[in-house]
Amino acid sequence: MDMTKLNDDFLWGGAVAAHQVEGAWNVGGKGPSIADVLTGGAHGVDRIITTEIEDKYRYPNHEAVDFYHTYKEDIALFAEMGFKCFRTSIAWSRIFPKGDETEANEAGLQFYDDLFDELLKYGIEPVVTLSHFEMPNHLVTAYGGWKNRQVIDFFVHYSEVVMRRYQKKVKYWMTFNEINNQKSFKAPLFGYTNSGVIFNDAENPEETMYQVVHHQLVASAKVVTIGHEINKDMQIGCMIAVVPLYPYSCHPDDMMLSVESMHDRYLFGDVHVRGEYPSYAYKEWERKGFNIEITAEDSAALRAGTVDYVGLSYYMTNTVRAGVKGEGTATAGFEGSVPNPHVKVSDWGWQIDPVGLRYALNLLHERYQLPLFIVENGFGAIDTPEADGTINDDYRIAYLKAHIEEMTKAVTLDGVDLMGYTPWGCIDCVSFTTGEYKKRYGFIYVDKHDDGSGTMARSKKKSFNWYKEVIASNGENL
Ligand code: BGP
Repeated sequence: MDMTKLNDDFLWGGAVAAHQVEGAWNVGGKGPSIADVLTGGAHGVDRIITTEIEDKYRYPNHEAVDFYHTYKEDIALFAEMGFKCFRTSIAWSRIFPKGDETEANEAGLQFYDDLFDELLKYGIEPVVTLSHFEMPNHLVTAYGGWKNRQVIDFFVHYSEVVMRRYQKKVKYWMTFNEINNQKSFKAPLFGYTNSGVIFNDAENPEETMYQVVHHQLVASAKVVTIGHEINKDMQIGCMIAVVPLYPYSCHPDDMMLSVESMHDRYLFGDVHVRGEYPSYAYKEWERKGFNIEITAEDSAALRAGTVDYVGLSYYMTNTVRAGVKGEGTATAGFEGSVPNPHVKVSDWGWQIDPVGLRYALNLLHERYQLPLFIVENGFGAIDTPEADGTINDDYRIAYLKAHIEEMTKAVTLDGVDLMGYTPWGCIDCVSFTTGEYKKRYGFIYVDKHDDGSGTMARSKKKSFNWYKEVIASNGENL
């Protein structure tokens, strides 16, 4: 093996999630999902959670970028860029509209059959997330979301149905997108979309969150076990948001705060990979008086269903400083978070730190000794088309180039075992945190705007041909 380069089978591609691209929210028998009751984006309405669909709000995910109807045209463009893989998710409520049915919705299953066939026609490997920030809304209103243990069985049933159906078409799977972001329970959007849980006043939200995520970890482990029984060649991974927390200084208290804060980031990956909770989790529960229900059967399931690889998203690092109240960004509003004076931030306050990617890959490689897969990375920005319609997104190229350089160092200099790289939002889509169209990531521009205007026409940005050359040269020509 030539250690000075990426492997020839490196999985270059792009990533999206069903609810952020598909639209067609009530087509083909699909039931409303949790993403369909999130307002935001268009008409300047904040992204807020509603439990029922109300007419007075606009719900951007209902239409998204209409990928449900345009996937053939879009996949042809991915193929033109030379994608080796494409990451998307299955919308659970296309398969089980309410979530608690026994029989699956055939039209939903057929849609993903057709989608995967279209990818395979071009030799593009589907990489599939089973749960990416959405679940049937009925499971929220009737069962209380993942707070309820019964949801484990519904999810396992759904996963078994789709893994059996697509076992010859899909080799790479992931269970829950950014499962660890729920630890940011102070940011209710992540907690809600991951788990459909709204905390009541009588409960400690942090304790509830641990119980909720425990149910998901058990469900994930059961799905890994079942997936391997269905087809032993399936590669089933977890997916964690990696936001390394740097110490603000070499002061020992800053160093220790960094270690303690990283526990929050690692906890869920530790269970996925090792099949048991780390010691610091038990200590935290004991200290805070939390009572998390973990049955003997749960523990056995966790031990049996450890993952094959670790999928990760990487957008930024954060920094922590002992003794200060958090003054971080939207995603980092925890005690002790402070701006890092050495890095710039995006228009949305996300720290731009390419070296942090190499650092993150090293942390995970050393901790888990499993193959890693960067399934999200990218630069959300406002793109302004020139008079002739071209989009010169040099800022996006610069961001991706710097990150690919650092990623390559992690492989060639540090020996990290890296499966692939799928930049987020390879085609423009609805932003998750803001519900906007204007926060764009794509190589492919979609003419759709927050005021509801736009033709949905697709066009290539400057980064399209740049990324095509990156893939063709296996990362050499940046
Ligand atoms: C991750 C999510 C994605 C995605 C991305 C970018 O947290 O997994 O769904 O949207 O972040 O975030 P945003 O769209 O808010 O810019």
